Amino acid sequence: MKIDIIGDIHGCYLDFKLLTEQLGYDWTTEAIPVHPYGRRLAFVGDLTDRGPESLKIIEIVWKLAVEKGNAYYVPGNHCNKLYRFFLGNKVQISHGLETTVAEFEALSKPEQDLIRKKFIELYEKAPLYRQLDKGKLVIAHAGIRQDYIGKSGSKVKTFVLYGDITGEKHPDGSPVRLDWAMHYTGKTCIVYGHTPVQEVRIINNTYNIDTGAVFGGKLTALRYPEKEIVSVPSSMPFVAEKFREL
Ligand SMILES: [Mn+2]
Repeated sequence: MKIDIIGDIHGCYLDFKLLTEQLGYDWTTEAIPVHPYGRRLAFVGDLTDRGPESLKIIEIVWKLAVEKGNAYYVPGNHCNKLYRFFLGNKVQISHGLETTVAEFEALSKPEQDLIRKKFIELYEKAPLYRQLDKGKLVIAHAGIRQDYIGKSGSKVKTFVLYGDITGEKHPDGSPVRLDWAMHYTGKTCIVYGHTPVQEVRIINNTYNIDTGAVFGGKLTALRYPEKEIVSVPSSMPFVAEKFREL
């Protein structure tokens, strides 16, 4: 199984297209990325919000993962919030969701119904995290604790969507996050995103591939099983304070 796992896209369509072209995918025949040797794409979630073309990313990932069934998608915290918005739940239209909602509201009613339906389908069909390559690889948005692999439930869900949060907050209001990857000792390779870092963070067989495309960093793919990193520079303005050491 040969796959290319893509970090948080957050509506950065141009960067996504460029990255997949770099990875050898062809867009000319179907207007979606198709690999000539059948490699598959995998997405660690956070497809939308903050970036310029969130709905286009939904459309493409829906086509790949649902319609064609040859890509893997796991949801991120931004996906979870958009899902709740689309269900009609009361959610705060902030932290980047406002850009996706603005794109959505600019559509006609039938177009809105269609994209809502597609995203709900994509989200509901997705597992919280995905075990691949006979369990040798796991993709999960914010990573996963070793003892949670193979399990489900609300604790696992919170972990894979938000990371190792304690419930406490820093003085600036941001959640206190623990460094689960630092203590990870498993044999399963874990590929995740969620926390923007300037360079891919590789530690104890875990790979944080969220290189902050939407904050002007890079959009990154990890080729598996080669474990080769391919990145393209972001087309967005650089926002230094969004990148964490962790
Ligand atoms: Mn993200």
